[in-house]
Amino acid sequence: MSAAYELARLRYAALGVDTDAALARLEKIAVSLHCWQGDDVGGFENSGSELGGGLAVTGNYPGKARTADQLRADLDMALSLIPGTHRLNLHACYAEFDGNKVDRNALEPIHFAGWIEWAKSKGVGMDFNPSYFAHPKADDGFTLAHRDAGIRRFWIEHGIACRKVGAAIGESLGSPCVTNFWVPDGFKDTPIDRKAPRERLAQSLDAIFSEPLDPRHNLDAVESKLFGIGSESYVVGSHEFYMGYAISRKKMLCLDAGHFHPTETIADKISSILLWTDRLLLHVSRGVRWDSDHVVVLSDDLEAIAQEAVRGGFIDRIHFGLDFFDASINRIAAWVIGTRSLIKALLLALLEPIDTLRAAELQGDYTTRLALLEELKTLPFGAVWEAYCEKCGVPATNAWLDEVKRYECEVLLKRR
Ligand code: RNT
Ligand code: ZN
Repeated sequence: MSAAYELARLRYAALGVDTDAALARLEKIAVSLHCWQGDDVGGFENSGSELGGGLAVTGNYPGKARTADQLRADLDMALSLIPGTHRLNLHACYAEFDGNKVDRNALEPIHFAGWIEWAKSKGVGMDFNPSYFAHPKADDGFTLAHRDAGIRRFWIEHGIACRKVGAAIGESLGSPCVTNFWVPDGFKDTPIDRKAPRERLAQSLDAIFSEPLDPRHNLDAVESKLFGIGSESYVVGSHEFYMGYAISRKKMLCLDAGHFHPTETIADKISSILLWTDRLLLHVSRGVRWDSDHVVVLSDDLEAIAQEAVRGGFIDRIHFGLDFFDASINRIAAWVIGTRSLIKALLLALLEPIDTLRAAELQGDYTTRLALLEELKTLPFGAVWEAYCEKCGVPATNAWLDEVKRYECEVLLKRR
């Protein structure tokens, strides 16, 4: 270990914090990397529909992945620059058909065999998402809450198919797959009837979840949203809708950091929700004005999320997923920056003298609480982070960027 780490270790030890123990805990936290940063949420179906669903990716940085093999190669590159062992979060529209294309309601585990194989070879777990967008039957912005029963039926079948894919993934990788449901359904302008679409969504979800699946293989999650592009006035699956749904149906709730009022943050919600549900899925993201999916950076918001996860003792009950997409910068760098930032935030949280802070608060000594929190900000965190990267065999500093630039020249710029 470096001299810088030795010094940092002593500084933290003086506050009662064991840096070695923090690193050992950090190594066990898996972050689920979203496949869709690698190709602008494109997928490989060529359904003929625009992305839609309020999802918009801006920028045209060269070199995006155009095939599953390219996307996997890019993920390999990103994972080699991120400390720890992580997971892959795959969307259904990344199915591989090998010439025998089926529609979304007929997807089967075999269509994801390439991904499962890849995950197995890397020793990583996988999570899964049905895709309720970029499809002719989603072109008017409604899916599971659609007024047309036939369209609802199609999307219910998609959900049922995806849970089976999730269970197959979880079973073959020996790690439960979180299958997360997000639907775009909503109105651009003020609706007359806010109730009926919610009743229809609840019914559709109940139909999808009617078959119990082994939680060792598949865990269902549901994701809320306040508004999207084209659904500014009303989103059927609001926070209140899904919180009620998740609690009453014993599902996992998914909180996406970008899916609330622009000044509202999700950190404070974690301890409330985990009083009533077993588990929580986070879509770690960064909202900027109307966009909910900027690349994650080490912001106060992100630190607060990590602090709540650690302070509450929730690490084993929270599934950390990432959800952002930026096509204006190198896409692999975006993955690396966002994931490394989340891991940094978790490490910062693991390095807090939590017992001391809690004791101060319990004694009503808010002076010590505030003073200590401020002092922590100038401790030699960087040395501990670098030690962690070294321990995991990944570049500790911006050296990772050199690797990405080299890959850009040698691989990305030669595509197409
Ligand atoms: C959309 C949701 C959802 C998607 C992905 C692609 O607002 O956040 O999670 O970003 O499923
Ligand atoms: Zn999300």
